[in-house]
Amino acid sequence: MKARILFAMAAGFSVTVSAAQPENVPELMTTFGGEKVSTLEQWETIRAPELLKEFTNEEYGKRPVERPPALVFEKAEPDKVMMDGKAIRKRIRVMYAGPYGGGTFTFTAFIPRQEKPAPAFLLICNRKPSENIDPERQVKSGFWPAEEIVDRGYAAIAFWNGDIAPDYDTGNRVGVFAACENVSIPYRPKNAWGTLSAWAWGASRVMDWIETEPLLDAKHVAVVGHSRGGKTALVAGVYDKRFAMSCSNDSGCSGAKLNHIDLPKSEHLHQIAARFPYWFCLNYISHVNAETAWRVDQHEFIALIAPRLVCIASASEDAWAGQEGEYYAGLLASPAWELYGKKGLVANGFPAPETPLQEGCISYHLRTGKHNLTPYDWNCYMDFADRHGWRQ
Ligand code: GTR
Repeated sequence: MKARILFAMAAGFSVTVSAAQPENVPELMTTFGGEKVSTLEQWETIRAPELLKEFTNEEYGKRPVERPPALVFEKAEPDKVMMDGKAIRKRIRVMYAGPYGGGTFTFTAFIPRQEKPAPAFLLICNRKPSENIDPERQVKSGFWPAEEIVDRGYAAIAFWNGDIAPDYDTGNRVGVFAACENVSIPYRPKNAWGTLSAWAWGASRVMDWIETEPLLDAKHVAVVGHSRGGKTALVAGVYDKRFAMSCSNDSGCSGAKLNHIDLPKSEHLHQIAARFPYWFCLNYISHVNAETAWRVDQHEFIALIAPRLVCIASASEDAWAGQEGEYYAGLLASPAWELYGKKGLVANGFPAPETPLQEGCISYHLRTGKHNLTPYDWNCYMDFADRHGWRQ
């Protein structure tokens, strides 16, 4: 590991990551009861369900409703040809009702005008919508390079997370929570869903629409998010198997970053739980300052996406997200793909910047620069989809 850093320095790379190694990581292929898991059947019937239950009850929380019985899609505006004739834009209003109320949100889809149904990238946008996902394309942002996505033959779809549930501590009492829960009761079960799960629920409702749209190829849809959105993209992929790919961009703590690695500059549970407790269920608090005593870690959450595709991305100046922790989580999740006769993350050590590792079903790349979602990251995700035949 030391040799790699010295080499990188000599070669002039600006590598700001440490040489930390994972330690005492919970064993992915051993059940809580201590049994070794060596077959796909054991994985699918015993280990994956017990891990899913643990993450649901202890971290992201349990959803009261998946697809609500009352769900309606309508055109918020007439369809429009845009992007110099290359794309058709659809603006769709989603109306849903839960047992305690209703809600609505609108999303945008730019679909390439082509013969075949288009594969798609769905962005969970956690930044200001007017500056990042402008449906009129007056304001353009590298955070969502919709023109470039369309040029590569993919549909670019985006919604704003705040339209599902606000990103501040309401105690999870408004937005979709108010539609699905009795908010007049002044306490919530300790395993009730947090906001990350609510945003991922929104991504699944967009997926419900995608399945109805003949211009789209619902079998090839990637869900993408940055930072808190990246954590959400993993949650979306774990809880909704219709997503063929989950892209976690700089998701860090409680996303793709392993807890069992000593990265002092990276975010830890006590920090995330102090600022963003509402992202999680209440039980998560019990693991604060005790994450390494907990019987699971984030690589096991990623493993629940197997055998589908996962992309994990870090940025060289983003120590807060814990770059090596993200890389190792991908590596340690890989045995789940092997049970399906596939490869997970194929790597020969932590990579230099701008050298994406894309041989297996988990892609990992380190980009030079800051905490951000950039056209470089998007192109890595689209290269990976191309590689898996999404545009054939
Ligand atoms: C930070 C938070 C991170 C990450 C980030 C973001 O403040 O600590 O976990 O989610 O926000 O979403 O930009």
